[in-house]
Amino acid sequence: MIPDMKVGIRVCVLAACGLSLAGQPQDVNYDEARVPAYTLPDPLVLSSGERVTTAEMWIERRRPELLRLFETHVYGKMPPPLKQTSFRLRSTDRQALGGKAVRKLVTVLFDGREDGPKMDLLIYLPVWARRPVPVFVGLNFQGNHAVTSDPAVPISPSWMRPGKGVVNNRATEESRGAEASRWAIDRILARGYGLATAYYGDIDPDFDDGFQNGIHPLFYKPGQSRPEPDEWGSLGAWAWGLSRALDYFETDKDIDARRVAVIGHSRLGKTALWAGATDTRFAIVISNNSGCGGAALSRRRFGETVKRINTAFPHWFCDNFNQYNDNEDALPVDQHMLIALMAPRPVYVASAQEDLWADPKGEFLAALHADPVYRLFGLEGLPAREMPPVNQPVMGTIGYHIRTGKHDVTEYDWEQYLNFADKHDAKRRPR
Ligand code: GTR
Repeated sequence: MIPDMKVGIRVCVLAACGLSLAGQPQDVNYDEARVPAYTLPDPLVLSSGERVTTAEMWIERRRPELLRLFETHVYGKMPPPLKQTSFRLRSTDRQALGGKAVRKLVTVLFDGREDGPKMDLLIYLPVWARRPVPVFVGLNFQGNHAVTSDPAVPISPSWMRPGKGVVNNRATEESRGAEASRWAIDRILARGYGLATAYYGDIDPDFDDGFQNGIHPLFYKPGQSRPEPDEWGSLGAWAWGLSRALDYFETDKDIDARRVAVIGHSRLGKTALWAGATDTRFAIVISNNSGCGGAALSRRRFGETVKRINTAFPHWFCDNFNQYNDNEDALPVDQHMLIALMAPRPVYVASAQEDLWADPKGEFLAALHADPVYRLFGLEGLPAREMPPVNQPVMGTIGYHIRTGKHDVTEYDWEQYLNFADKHDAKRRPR
């Protein structure tokens, strides 16, 4: 079946279920009074019942246990890197963006073949900064050419969901810069950071095709044709791709691979969190409006729920996650434990006031209930007990803000992420 037909069919299925195109149902709970009573699992109690009392116990015993639970029940296990993966530096321009940036175009050949699955990385580094520079890395929704109006960035040849400047699921010149408002490139460069991004569909196109395209088939055992119930879906694949970008950074002398912040918005915010949990090389982890299956507590069942997300996007999580549709209390984890998996590294959770679908309060509470794990490390954790007012960020080793406005990434969000990165790396900030 061709991708366009599948998307068409999914739209019909969603309509039949009473869902809107965005997957948002009519009967969704946005009423705090209707949030059911729930008990969160304690991040600091081992499955044996033993209490975690030291940072060593967390690292050696509880963290691996929790990671395994998230793999088995939520995101699926991801495979180790492939030995065949190779990197091709396609071009370097030291006078890009009007002389402000070094621009590199790099291709990650996942299985080492030019005609195999591959991911194009677009990297901008501030020309003036002392090398190696710290970078933010995040996947984009519409192709690298959509994050900037820079005409030297090739139009992505990959499959695209319908959108501005997309014709027959292929991007055209009309889509150049279409996503630029979400990537504060000038601001990032002016603050001495680099930005690296790749199109998420290069890793796995975002539609349910039974995992025949993208990188999953590279890992099938003989006779296997789709991931096992406890193996990765698309979110796992996207997170895995982010780790491959980090592998590349480790080979690039202009980039400080020890100072990489992984960031993502919405489904790619869920992805950034899972990447940060599975790959501790990411120094800072940032979740922008990631919602259900990201920073929001599943047990609150406010806005998007486990059943809704698994129905609208059956390819995102592992098949085992379906067991928790309308059954959130049976989950052995909740999303505060995902935030806690970043400890002791800095992690930032951001919400938007009008983004009720993502449950801002549930996102805040996950950050709050991760705090005891940070305290175990003698760190500040989240310096708030109540949800802060809008546009008043709180920043400890856990950061949080809720800004005015909609589901989006804005200059305001970036300003906070840059402040947070500075705060946690003040001593080694570039000139
Ligand atoms: C919505 C989905 C959310 C969020 C969002 C996005 O339709 O229900 O979980 O991921 O898409 O990624 O834009």
